[in-house]
Amino acid sequence: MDKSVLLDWYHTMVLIRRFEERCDHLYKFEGSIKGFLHLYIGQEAVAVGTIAAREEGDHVITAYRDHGHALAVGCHPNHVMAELMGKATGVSGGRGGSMHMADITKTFWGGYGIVGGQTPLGTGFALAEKYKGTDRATLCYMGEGSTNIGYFHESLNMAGVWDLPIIYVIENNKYGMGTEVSKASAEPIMIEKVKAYRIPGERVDGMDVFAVYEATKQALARVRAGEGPQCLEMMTYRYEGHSVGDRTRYRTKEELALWRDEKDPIRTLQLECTERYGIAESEMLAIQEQVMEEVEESVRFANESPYPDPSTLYDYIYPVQEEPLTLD
Ligand SMILES: Cc1ncc(C[n+]2csc(CCOP(=O)(O)OP(=O)(O)O)c2C)c(N)n1
Ligand SMILES: [Mg+2]
Repeated sequence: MDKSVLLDWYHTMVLIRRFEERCDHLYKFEGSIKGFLHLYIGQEAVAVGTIAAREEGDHVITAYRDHGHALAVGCHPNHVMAELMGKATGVSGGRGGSMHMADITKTFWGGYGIVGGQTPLGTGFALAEKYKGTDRATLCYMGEGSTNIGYFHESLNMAGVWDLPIIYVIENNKYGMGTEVSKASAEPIMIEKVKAYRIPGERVDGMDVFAVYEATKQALARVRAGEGPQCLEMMTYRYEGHSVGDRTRYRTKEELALWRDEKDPIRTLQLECTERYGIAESEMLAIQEQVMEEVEESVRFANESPYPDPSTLYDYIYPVQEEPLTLD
């Protein structure tokens, strides 16, 4: 693995972590981020490792826990922060907020607030690419909780029947909003669940960016070889609550400590970089300092940006109906 690639992964993972820690503070103490805020802290290796493996033009679509994916596909932190504050300079023009980051120039189709809502849409991208005869794949991310939703099963069934070029990346962080996986899913092992649709699955250590990258590379190669849909079950953990305000009483401090203190994806990558690849600690410290500046710059940019002009309120939506609809 090239050193510059490792440092790039490290930079993006640290950026996601520091960016979201700052978001948490902005929400709780400065009041400049409002509404829902689902933090991705702890799961950084999944977005970074999978997106590093994709080729340009491969589609990315995910759920509401989407800031990490946005930063990993290369959305500028200034525009992600502005979106979080509802500003006109945000990636979605300030109209989407935390759950609806999107940048179609990067074939990043965004986050979705309806649990599992992105799964049929991602499956539709895969159908379109197959129909057009391209070799583009789709990375469709979701939480393990969303696999209990009806359209998950409809989507996987169709993908299975039509051999669609898609990878369902299930981020198994052990919990839905506050419910442990086995309390909500009769089959708690996701790669077992997808077997019903003859979709091959692999469980991956989602705290290890190398494992995530390798598994995704291989799954993408199988997709492009025409082997049809694949599933990667990323075993991961969110350190914060489901959304801000969740006091996480459904899990123990010991469990959190086990994941955070012993399996942290950033620390693991840092150790690999220094011990296996001989990268100087000073280089990693320089990246950390650079990230702090990027994050502060994003806050400054977002604070100084204007809100969308009220006259644009009805832009980008279906036109307001002047006359009542008739049924003739
Ligand atoms: C259709 C629908 N049902 C319920 C909700 C409320 N809800 C929001 S997140 C969530 C849990 C989803 O858990 P999971 O898919 O594991 O994702 P995670 O939050 O762990 O990333 C629920 C039930 C919703 N947004 N949409
Ligand atoms: Mg979950």
